Amino acid sequence: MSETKFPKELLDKLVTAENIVFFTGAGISAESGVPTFRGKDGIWNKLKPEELANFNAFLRNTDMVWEWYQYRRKIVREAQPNPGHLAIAEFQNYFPNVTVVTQNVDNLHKRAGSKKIYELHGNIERNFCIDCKKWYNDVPIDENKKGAIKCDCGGLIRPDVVWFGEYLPQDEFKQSEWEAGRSDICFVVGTSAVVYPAAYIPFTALQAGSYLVEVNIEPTDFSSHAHYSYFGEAGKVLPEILSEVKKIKSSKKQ
Ligand code: BJW
Ligand code: ZN
Repeated sequence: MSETKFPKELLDKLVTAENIVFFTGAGISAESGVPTFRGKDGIWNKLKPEELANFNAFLRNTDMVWEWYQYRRKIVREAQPNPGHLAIAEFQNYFPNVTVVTQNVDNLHKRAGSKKIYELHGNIERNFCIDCKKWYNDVPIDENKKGAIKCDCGGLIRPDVVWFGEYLPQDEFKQSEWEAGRSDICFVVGTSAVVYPAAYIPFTALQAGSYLVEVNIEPTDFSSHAHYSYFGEAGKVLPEILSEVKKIKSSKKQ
């Protein structure tokens, strides 16, 4: 096989792996123009998470929090999946079981074609009434209409995302733990890995003997735990790994 920059251990794992998990965070969508939370271009350099991403903030500043989500919905709707999302979806053509466990709420993995996706922090396109629980999905964004919208019952409508102090969707979290626990390789992509319990997922994989590969533009809290960290943009690194996969799979056929 021709020379590659990837460690032999990773290439060997790619030959035999059946179960692959991608644990993703905001960084994978950065190249689609969706801002990250933390880091140098993170939105929370200006806006503090505790002021926005919790239920009390929503009750105190309903209009402001709602408008923040409408603003982010607009960005996400105009964004397109980037080569990183697309490479992850293409892994499905080469491995029998590819699972995306994402902390992102932006739908970009789905739009890229990934099939098995667990959204640990919800989805920005879904909303529900906090009183009668009626769903209000795909709400229009009218820039002339400021402020939150109300349910037919008069209740406040909130985005179906997980705020600080709230439980993650239990089924999705359990399924993610199960997939991490049987993974052969777990890629940890574009996440600062500081928000729990989501950040336990790669540790579950690690404890189960999975090979951990981090892809990030800079070192994170997780770097010292990864078997291999590749520092670069996800939209460049993941297609490079995919092209190694293609080489491996085509040489196996011959
Ligand atoms: C690139 C790149 C490129 C850039 N290529 N890379 C255990 C220990 C400590 C604390 C806790 C714990 N357990 C629970 C907690 C408390 C809390 C928590 O974790 N706090 C810590 C922050 C201290 N957790 C919770 O409250 C959770 N709930 C919970 O625990 O429930 C139990 C409970 C119930 C009742 C009472 C008490 C407890 C819920 C957490 C919910 C987080 N929600 C948010 C908002 C979602 C909605 C929304 O989108 O608005 O989720 S916060 C925000 O952070 C969002 C993200 O999904 C999450 C993670 O961020 P992520 O994805 O890692 O993004 P960034 O910006 O941090 O990092 C981007 C990375 O990309 C960087 O590393 C860049 O370098 C990199 N990058 N460009 C590759 N091109
Ligand atoms: Zn209602």
